[in-house]
Amino acid sequence: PTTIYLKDYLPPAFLIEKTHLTFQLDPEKTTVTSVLQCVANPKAAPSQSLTLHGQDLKLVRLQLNNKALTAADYCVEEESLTIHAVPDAFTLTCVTEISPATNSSLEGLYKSRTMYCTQCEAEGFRKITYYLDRPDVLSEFTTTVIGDKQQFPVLLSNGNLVASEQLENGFHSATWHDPFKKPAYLFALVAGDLQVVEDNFITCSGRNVVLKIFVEPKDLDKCEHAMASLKNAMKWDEEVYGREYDLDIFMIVAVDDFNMGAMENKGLNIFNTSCVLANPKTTTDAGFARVEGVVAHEYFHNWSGNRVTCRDWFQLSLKEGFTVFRDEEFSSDMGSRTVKRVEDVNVMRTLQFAEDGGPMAHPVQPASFMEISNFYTLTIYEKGAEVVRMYHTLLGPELFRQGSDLYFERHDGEAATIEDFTAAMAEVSGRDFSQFKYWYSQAGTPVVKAEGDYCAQAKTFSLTFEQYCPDTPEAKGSDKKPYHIPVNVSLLGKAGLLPLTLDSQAQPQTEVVLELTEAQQTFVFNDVQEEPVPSLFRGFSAPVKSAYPYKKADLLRITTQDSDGFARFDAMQQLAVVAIFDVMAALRKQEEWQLEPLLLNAVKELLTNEALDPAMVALMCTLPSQAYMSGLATPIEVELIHQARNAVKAAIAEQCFDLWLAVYNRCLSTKAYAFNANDVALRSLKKVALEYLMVKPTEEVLALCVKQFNNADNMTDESAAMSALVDCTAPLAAKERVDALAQFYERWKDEALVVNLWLSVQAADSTPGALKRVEALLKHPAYDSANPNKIRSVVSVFCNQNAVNFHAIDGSGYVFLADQILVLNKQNPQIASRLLGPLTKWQKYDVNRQGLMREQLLRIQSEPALSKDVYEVVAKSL
Ligand code: DPP
Ligand code: ZN
Repeated sequence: PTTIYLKDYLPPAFLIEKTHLTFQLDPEKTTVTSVLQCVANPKAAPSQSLTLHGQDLKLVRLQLNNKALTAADYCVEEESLTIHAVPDAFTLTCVTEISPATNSSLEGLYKSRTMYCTQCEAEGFRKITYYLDRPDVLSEFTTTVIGDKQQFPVLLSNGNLVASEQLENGFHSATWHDPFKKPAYLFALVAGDLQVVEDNFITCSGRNVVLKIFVEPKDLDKCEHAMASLKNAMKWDEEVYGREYDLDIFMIVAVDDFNMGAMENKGLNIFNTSCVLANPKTTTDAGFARVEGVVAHEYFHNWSGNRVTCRDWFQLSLKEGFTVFRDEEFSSDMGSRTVKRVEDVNVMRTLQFAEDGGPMAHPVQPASFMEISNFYTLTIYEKGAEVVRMYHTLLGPELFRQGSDLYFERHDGEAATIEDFTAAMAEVSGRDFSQFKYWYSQAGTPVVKAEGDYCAQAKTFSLTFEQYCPDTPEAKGSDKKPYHIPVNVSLLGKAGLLPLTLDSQAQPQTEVVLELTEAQQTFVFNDVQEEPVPSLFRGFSAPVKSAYPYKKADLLRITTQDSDGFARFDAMQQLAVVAIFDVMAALRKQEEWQLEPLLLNAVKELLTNEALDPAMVALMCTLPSQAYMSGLATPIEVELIHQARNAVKAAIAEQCFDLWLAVYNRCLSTKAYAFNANDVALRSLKKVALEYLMVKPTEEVLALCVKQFNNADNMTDESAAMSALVDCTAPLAAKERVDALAQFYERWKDEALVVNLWLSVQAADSTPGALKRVEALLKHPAYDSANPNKIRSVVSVFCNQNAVNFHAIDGSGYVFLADQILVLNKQNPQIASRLLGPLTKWQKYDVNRQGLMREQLLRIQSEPALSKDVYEVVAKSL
């Protein structure tokens, strides 16, 4: 495979002004006729020949204007079609055949159960027909879909329905026209026997937009939440960004087999069922939140992605980072801002930091890639969103909005770059972002070390920061430039936040944004009346690893006194980390240990203070995950982290048993299920309480848990009880544990998404013998080896969330994963490549495991027919 470089970007030699597609649907032989109105691109070097992308296509016929082309006129290669001589403006007609039924890659046109659907981002359109499959070629699409009327009563594509016809032999056709020019990656087609839930939205200018969600008949009762979320998102985007929807219809289709979460095709979003279907009986609070966030995310792309699209795939974060920032803010406004922030930061620090510290680390704007599908990453999405958030922090909400208005206005209908976005932000604010741009071009997580110095006599407090960024594959740390880092700071006194006076500002306030731009820099606060505890990077104001030499008592002060919820959570987590590290040290030396008393007191305080937000209590009492702990020190001591974490958990459980029981009872509710911040908060605390209580359950607690499992009126509570039972290793619960799994399956075996939950709980079960159980699950009738959601629920959960078993010292987990990847390499390269994640981190483990993990990577590498996707990741990790 070849490497593609950002620096080699050239505009396309031709543009396709209009695209007319006709699909004659058939499982093994769908005929695609394309009529393309092409013109030479005035902004590119002239070219005599036209080269189109194409993959796995059978070319049937080619015609230029009125002339049929013969073999001498063109050349077909593995991934392209070149027509040797073309004029400056011409119409190209091309007929190809494709086989949706055997397309297991789930890219291009494929079948999911009984329906036809498409996934074209990033480069899937070339599996449908020969085309200039690049995002800077924008065309006006008209699409005619022809299919059997009985089997496929619903025929959809982008834009507005302009014609439908009854044809011979039971066939019918529908023609859709999309007035907005778009790149091919935003094309979509759906055909199926689908039911529809319909609603409408009146836009800010008074236009009526018809909203439709298409699902299989069995899922009709799971659309309400997505519809409500969509309407909220449409309203929010008008109010917060001034963005109005542009077509008269907006459609969502739910499909079972989908590689990603969802796709923002113009006017016709296609969703993984897991990101659109929700019903209290079958969906957890986390599921509801995901649906709300993803529906909004895809809707927001209509402006940040579709109306203004990307020039090339190196600009992917231009649309993804910005749109994730938008959906995060939307969810924060709909629910609890602090909870959302803590969850997002957990993803950043646990998963994105690991990516940034591994062999696949890449800048938010990568400089090169082999396979673009490998770059739909936490770095592009989540870190990209953090970078956009930093503009928001530096500019403030008003200027940020002006910048976004300018960006949309200036580039509407265009394919833009990250530099265009930065230029708009710079222009409205008059600020210089030349140093800020290193956030886009340098990979790796910056480390910021801070120290404070209080002078009691002068009443000054000085904060000195030092920043550096470690080596990453594309650059040595010593060659990296310092970042422009916003540091949100408050100073905590004994009784709360202190007023701040910096030399540069007159008005005292309680929080300031320091702008760190040097490798080392000192800021001095004046008139500080007592020795403060600094609260740094409040709200996680920059995606860095920060360190400050806090004493444990300082952390305790932050957990109780700080006004910033994220900072309180973070301090509590640091206390827990220290406590777990202490236990690890003791276990390593086989010494006695005692639970850190400050941590215990903090937990007790949280459990007794009924004035606190239950969601905050739940978050603050949840120990840092195995994965989070694994990111803190190398080599990763898999078993020791697991043991120490469990030991700390057991100690808290035991020493706060009565408190947990009181909390559990306090959280019981008789209200009907509703998805809102308050109710979600109560259920989340109830879940955490149950987890602690079930570490060593009494008869009474076990009965409570079983009661919750049997009587819950919602999946959040029901699955929480099931997980608590499955995670419980006490002999007392042995029977209930087995029964719960069996009963749960019996209750829900016809609900695919609930079955996924059932599979994940078992795949994550960290008790010995997990691999055997996982192998049995792969043979279970509920498993489907072609369905990405099932693969994720079992294989991915086992390899990413069951560390002690996946990293079994005999290497069996690694062999298992490599076997799965080798099968998927042929079937679905995107999923295969994604699964590689845990193996690529081999350098973080002990020498023995390193050898075993590498051995499997080498075995995969020696496979003769490796997909580009898998090849790139394996080659970069070895
Ligand atoms: N563009 C899609 C999304 O992120 C890719 N799955 O929404
Ligand atoms: Zn997106």
